[in-house]
Amino acid sequence: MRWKGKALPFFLVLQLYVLQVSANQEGIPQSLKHNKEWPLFEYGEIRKPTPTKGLLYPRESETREVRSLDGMWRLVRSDPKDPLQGIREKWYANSLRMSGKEVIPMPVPASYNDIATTDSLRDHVGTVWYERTFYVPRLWKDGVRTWLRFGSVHYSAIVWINGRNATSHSIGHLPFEADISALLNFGGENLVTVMCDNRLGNRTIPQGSVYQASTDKGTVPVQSYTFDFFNYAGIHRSVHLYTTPLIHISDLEVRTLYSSNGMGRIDYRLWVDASQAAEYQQMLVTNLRVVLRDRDGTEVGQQMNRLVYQGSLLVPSAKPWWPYLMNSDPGYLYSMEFQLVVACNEDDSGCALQDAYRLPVGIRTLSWSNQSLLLNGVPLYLRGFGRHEDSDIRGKGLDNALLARDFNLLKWIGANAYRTSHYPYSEESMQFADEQGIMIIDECPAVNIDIFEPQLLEQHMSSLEQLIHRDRNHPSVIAWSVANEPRSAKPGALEYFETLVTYTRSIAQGRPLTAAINASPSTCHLAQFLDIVGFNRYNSWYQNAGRTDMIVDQLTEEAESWRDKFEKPIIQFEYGGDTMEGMHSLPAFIWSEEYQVQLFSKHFRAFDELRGKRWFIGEFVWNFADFRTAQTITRVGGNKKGVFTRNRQPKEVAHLLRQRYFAIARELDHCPLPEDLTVYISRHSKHSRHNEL
Ligand code: BDP
Repeated sequence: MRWKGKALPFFLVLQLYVLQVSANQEGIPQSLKHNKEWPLFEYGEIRKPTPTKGLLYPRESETREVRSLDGMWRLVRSDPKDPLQGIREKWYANSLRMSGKEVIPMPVPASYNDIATTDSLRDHVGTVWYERTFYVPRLWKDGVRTWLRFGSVHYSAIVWINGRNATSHSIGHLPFEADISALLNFGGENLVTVMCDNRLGNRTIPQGSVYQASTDKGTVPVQSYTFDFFNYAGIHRSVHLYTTPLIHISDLEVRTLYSSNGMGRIDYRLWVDASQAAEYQQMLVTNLRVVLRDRDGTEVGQQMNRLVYQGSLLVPSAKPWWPYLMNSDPGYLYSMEFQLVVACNEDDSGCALQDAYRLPVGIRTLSWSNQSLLLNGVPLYLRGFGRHEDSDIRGKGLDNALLARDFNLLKWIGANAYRTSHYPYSEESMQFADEQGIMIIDECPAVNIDIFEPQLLEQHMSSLEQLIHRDRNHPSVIAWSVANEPRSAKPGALEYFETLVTYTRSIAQGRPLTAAINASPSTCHLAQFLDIVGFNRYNSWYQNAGRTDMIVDQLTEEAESWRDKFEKPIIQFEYGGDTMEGMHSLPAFIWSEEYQVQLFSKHFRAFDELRGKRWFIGEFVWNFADFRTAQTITRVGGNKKGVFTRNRQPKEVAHLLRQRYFAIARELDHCPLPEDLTVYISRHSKHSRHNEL
């Protein structure tokens, strides 16, 4: 979205006012605010999100340049009591050095919270400002468009280029971009300024509330939220500057099918943006050439379309996309080249390549029934994790070293899936999952939502629309999760979720819908609308702590009641217990490594009983690694339910889980076992704890 001319200050102030109002919960009419019962709304008139356009991941090609703006930026923190000061004083018009505030160096991408040494920045509530300078070559002035793209800024952002508004966005963890050609100094220096606001309110996704707390130094705003991870903020993912030709490919969609006779099929659709090209250029006949190459770069398919931007490509003897451990060659990706070719003469002679974009494509069929989820016709049994994008110092900032380490650990432990709890993860991680064959349950940022009402629903729908638009072309995505632990037993949840799920299904791009639910089968208003029912349950932790003899029956009974009531495939999306690394206790005692081992082992027994029933299709541990939360008396430096420490080293339970995940892979798909899965004990003893091995 571009702001124009004089309207800017008014719209900006309006937007900020709305943000502040929702953060302060003042958007709730006084008459309703004090009611015990939240009113039930009708959603018939709900505004559907405007479909996202563009936002293809920036990739270099012979017609496109990509530059990274990652690196050291400068940051200024606003006074939490006066978050709009920078707008009033137009801090974006000059360098932030002129603001009179302390300017600190700030790496991008990273959360800003843990970079400095003060709790004022770590616990900051409100706006911070970022800036950096960059050069743009003179050559980019004519014949190309220049775009600025953010992988994500949490929670909301307003962006200026050289003091003029470029774009704005809210809802963290999702990309946004703008054509900034009209704002740039070509052949000279440019300034980009970003105001980032971390406040969460009743109508943000996720929700939170800002209240005024009395302190020894007077009243200060404090952010509260019920979700169980630290509300890290800042420019969390990469910032790119990239160019496109004037007539360019603005968007792409692919869907694939793989049939048992080895035939692959790719249906594609492409959007062309010629809005900035001169009229005579727009009238040129534009052809589309599609070339499919295998992993070695050999051409295996090709098509030429005249003025038609969609079609189907058949790939005989295709190599399908398989998940890790289901096949000896998982994560097989083709490269699909889309070339826009402008014919300079009416007879198509003198063709010139106008734009080229290459998309990695995995060919697979995803299908589901009320009993199973199938990939290429084979029923899936998912074994994996709920995770977080979280690490020390960087917070939620994208870090390729961490990403590579995490995928190595996922493969080491034999997992084949994870859920992007509780928000969309980086685009780079989605690409990695495609390549490594790790299946993704892709979750929107609606965690713990409560107080259901129309404006929240609009945001919630928008978060799903943006997520699906961003991730629809990834073969690794096998389901969309519409929420984690919403208060779905509340009466207001029924119509809210019916509307949300009906809308999401209309844009679901061939994936089933699920959610991670913590209500019970008898009270939940959401499960009935889903294709796969997922539940979170902390047997022997939040219930019956210390009693690992109370897991097997309760868990199997609960799974059966979800199944009996909804007749859908069932997954357990979360189970686990906090475990301090290095704490040992014999016999097992809660928080010890032994207790985590015992708790998991009992869950395995229940899962194996359930697996026999076929409709139970997955087990997900909470959590892959320890992670930071808000400060509470139930968390020691954060949530410790990780199988790995925050520093990505295994706790004792990791070895047990590894044996189970590989045992299942061997049983179901006959995968070879890693040599170091078991260690020598004695000539006469079994080398492993697991019978299957
Ligand atoms: C679940 C939540 C998850 C928490 C977990 C826990 O979905 O975000 O971190 O509980 O308490 O209810 O560890």
